[in-house]
Amino acid sequence: MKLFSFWRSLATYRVRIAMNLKGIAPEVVDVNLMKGQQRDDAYRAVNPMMALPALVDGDGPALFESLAIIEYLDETHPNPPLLPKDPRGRARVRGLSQIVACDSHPLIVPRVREYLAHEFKIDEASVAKWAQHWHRAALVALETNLQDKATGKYAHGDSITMADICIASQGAGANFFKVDLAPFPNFKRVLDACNQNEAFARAHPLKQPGAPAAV
Ligand SMILES: N[C@@H](CCC(=O)N[C@@H](CS)C(=O)NCC(=O)O)C(=O)O
Repeated sequence: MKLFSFWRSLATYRVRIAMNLKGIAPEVVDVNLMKGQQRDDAYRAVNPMMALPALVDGDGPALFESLAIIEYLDETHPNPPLLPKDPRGRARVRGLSQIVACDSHPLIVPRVREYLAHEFKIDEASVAKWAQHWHRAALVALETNLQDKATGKYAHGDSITMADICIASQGAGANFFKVDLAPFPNFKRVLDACNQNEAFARAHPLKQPGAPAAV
């Protein structure tokens, strides 16, 4: 498999965690988001959305959107499973995941921050405030959802699911955008449990080639 990736990409971080958990070691192709390489013709041909990640398995075509890729990996490599067996549990895990990957993260990606800055002349501090606002909105929803009795050591019971993968990416994003996690103790507890897992630790953005020691 070939994974199109960049150290800082939170969506790719999600896929890297899933691949580590399932023992899949892909060839990694670097697409530098800070140089705008996601908009180059070569990558646009892989993913017309010009966003990371993309995954090519065998002859392709490329798969795109982190949650779709994770579910594909879960179906093709069922162990360990990343979704519960029961429909209600699967819906909860998908819902928690989508708060991160569909409601919060898309509002803070480079193309949105760059559009705010270039098109509306919003200064750097205000763009940061925008990103923090949408981060916190998701954290409030996640924290409330994690108070449910379905939460265990991890977001859903005591086994790692796709929701934990998304929580890890939200936690890394909070670090990037300087969002204090103290008001979100359930989120922080699950995040800490995830970060102790080797598959998560190895996938962390700051552990990837080209990453700085800290942000
Ligand atoms: N919903 C997509 C998000 C993809 C996405 O926006 N990825 C970011 C990096 S985390 C990206 O490549 N952004 C490029 C840009 O905004 O120009 C997913 O979960 O895969």
